[in-house]
Amino acid sequence: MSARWFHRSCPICEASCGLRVLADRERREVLRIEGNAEDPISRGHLCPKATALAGVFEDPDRIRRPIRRMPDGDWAELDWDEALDFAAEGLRRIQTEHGPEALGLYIGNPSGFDVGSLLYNRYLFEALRTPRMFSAATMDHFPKLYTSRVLFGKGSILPIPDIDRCDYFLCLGGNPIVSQGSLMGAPDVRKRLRAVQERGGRIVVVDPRRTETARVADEHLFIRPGADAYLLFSLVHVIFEEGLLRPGRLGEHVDGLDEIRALARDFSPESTARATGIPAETARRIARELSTHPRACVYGRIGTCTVEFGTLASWLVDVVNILLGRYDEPGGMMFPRPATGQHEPGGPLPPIPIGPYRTAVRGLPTIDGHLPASSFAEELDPERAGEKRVRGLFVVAGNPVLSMPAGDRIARGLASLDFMVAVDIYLNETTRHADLILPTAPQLTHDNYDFLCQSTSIHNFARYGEAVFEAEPGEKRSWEIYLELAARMLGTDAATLDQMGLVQNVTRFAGKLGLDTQAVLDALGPERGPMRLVDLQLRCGPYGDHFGRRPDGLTLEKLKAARRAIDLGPLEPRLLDILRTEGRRIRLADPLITDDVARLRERRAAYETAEGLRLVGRRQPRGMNSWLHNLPALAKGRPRCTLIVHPDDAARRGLHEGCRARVRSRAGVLEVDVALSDEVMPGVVSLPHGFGHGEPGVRLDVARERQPGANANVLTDDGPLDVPSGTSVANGIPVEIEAC
Ligand SMILES: Nc1nc2c(c(=O)[nH]1)N[C@H]1C(S)=C(S)[C@@H](COP(=O)(O)OP(=O)(O)OC[C@H]3O[C@@H](n4cnc5c(=O)[nH]c(N)nc54)[C@H](O)[C@@H]3O)O[C@H]1N2
Ligand SMILES: Nc1nc2c(c(=O)[nH]1)N[C@H]1C(S)=C(S)[C@@H](COP(=O)(O)OP(=O)(O)OC[C@H]3O[C@@H](n4cnc5c(=O)[nH]c(N)nc54)[C@H](O)[C@@H]3O)O[C@H]1N2
Ligand code: SF4
Ligand SMILES: [Mo]
Repeated sequence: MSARWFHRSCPICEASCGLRVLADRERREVLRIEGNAEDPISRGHLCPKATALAGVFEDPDRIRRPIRRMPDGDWAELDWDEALDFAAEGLRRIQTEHGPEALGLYIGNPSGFDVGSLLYNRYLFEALRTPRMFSAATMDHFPKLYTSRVLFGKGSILPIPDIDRCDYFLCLGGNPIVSQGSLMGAPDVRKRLRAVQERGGRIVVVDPRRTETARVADEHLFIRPGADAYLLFSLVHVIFEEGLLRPGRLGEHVDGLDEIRALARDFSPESTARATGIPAETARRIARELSTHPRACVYGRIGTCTVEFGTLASWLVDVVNILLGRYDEPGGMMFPRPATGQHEPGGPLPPIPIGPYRTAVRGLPTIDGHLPASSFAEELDPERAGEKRVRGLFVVAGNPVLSMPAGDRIARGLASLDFMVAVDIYLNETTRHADLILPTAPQLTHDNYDFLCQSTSIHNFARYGEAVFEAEPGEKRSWEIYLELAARMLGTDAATLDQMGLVQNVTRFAGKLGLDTQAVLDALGPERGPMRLVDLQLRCGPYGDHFGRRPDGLTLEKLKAARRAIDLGPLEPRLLDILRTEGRRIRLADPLITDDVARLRERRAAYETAEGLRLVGRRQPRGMNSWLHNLPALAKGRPRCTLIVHPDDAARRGLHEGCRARVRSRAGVLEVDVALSDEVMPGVVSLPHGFGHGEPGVRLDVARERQPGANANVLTDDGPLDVPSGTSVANGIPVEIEAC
């Protein structure tokens, strides 16, 4: 038997747990997956989704070769050269006939966990030459990127809660016990939260549902969906009114405190209580508790981002932390130091680019290169976008039909495209509309480096993940696909393009250290692909060996030998070093954000008098957005796509446990099973997204049979936006429900 243990991290969520995989290489069989107890960051943790690494590898429905849709609707396999030629021709034809803007690009979530995709997607951008860039970001954390871009000069300088050292954790609109932490890479978050309490700290959760996290917290506050900006402003009000302001070390570098004081004047807890549903005395107490706990930390996630005031809420999370001196200090919100050097000091960056491209239908601008997910459906629609519609689309690791607003209209738009290519491993609700699907080799067949996860981790680390199996002939990794396609479109060959990219990177990274370019190129060796770039960045990075100048420093070779994460220490104060704003100031009251306060004021009355039901989202332990429902181990059990309704709301509408209900929003209608529970506040219903696998033409046999569910994003209205950032409003959607 040729089985042995392999060491790598799980590429499914941000926790990026270090795993041990026992596999028989010859028989291409995974025998066991377990948490690596010797990994200093994840300490043996893993969750049920880790089995997906083997599950996806073995899944008979996984696409293994490029397939092309034939005129009769059937799919035919083709070889890679034919497939890439076909893709390049189709995309180029659209560029030539209608201009590059007629092409769209959509990048989905799993690409963030594949270093090859992250480091090589630039070739896609170069080849497609389109400003029409859509992604999951504007349905996710974009308000955080936007506020960081405005306040700190760079969107990826994201504040991360230092939960291992905090003594008070105020969590708004996040459910880390289930999501395993987001913008908070924290393997075994349950244990870490328990540790906060064991050291005498306190956890407060603000959520319209008593979530799994709320259940372990010391206190849970129901809040009306979308109302967090009112609550947070009321905390700011109390901080000024009760003299709790203590910005500490950062104080000297912050402008705009007087403006913020003035803005907060109208948002006393007494005046916001009706809008939020949280009593004034509770909000006052929370503000005081935050100020008296020396290591308090305020954190907001999906429920504060994909809402009507996502930017204001995300910004106010920053503001409260900054006013209380809880920013860039142990136990507060801190800034990781990735070993590959993305967040090292640098000169000021220009202000956030808004436009110049504007969408065809609503004239919405690109913001820092991103278009709103909520404009996707209409930009595909021939009736609405006319001659300026997206005619050709390239989708990478995304399932927008289930994950973006107005999913049903997206499906219709995809069906009317002239040409569509998907890089994906399943024939699903989105990719079934493609003319061509290019599958990537399964995760287990390529090595990886936790490139993105190291920059949102609660502890500094670097980890290499080894390939468990060799790729089979005829399998390609994402970076090879991008490179080979781009080479065809740009009229060159992949090796030349790769070499050019390498030289550019060496010039940039090694140049900063004054190293000899040729010597560095020689040291990196001839093996093509992302790992050579990772090695370059690691060695030139903050902990690197600087190609021999600091012999004790990090190299990829050392990471490989470690077979686990290398612990680079707790997060350390560094914001002032890495600020990229003009004059290195933090303009806390920038009009790019505060201009939206007028809208918040105007909408207050509507929140106070709101009637009817509001829909919010929910994540579940055995799924990852839309794509793990096809694995038997994760799809088993009762149907999970249920609408949770409060018993009082149900009684009024004649709904009972297990009945079918019709849910209607301004955008659409669906039918779903009802579950009754007082875990949601009255007036709120909760439905998970990522289901709706019953469509014809989808090759997801297990999902279709065991967990078909309904597509929650049929109900997500693509009209309203978080105005400053263009983020979608996926929580707090007005809905009506009736028994069917
Ligand atoms: N209503 C509502 N909608 C939401 C959300 C919500 O909370 N509520 N959350 C939003 C958020 S936060 C996100 S991130 C988005 C996610 O939105 P998307 O990224 O569009 O959707 P996913 O379901 O993650 O789809 C992942 C796709 O990648 C494919 N895939 C998996 N592994 C690989 C691989 O190794 N290679 C390739 N090439 N493809 C692979 C899968 O088959 C699937 O098609 O959804 C958003 N949508
Ligand atoms: N098992 C699993 N893990 C995942 C994912 C998954 O699909 N499954 N997805 C991954 C992805 S892509 C992401 S981005 C992260 C997301 O990570 P989280 O943000 O931690 O996850 P959610 O469960 O979406 O939590 C959002 C919470 O916001 C609440 N909420 C809704 N509206 C409001 C509001 O107006 N105010 C407040 N205060 N709360 C509100 C919801 O009830 C919900 O509990 O999870 C990641 N991890
Ligand atoms: S918590 Fe996330 S990274 Fe860890 S095993 Fe589960 S899915 Fe994988
Ligand atoms: Mo996400």
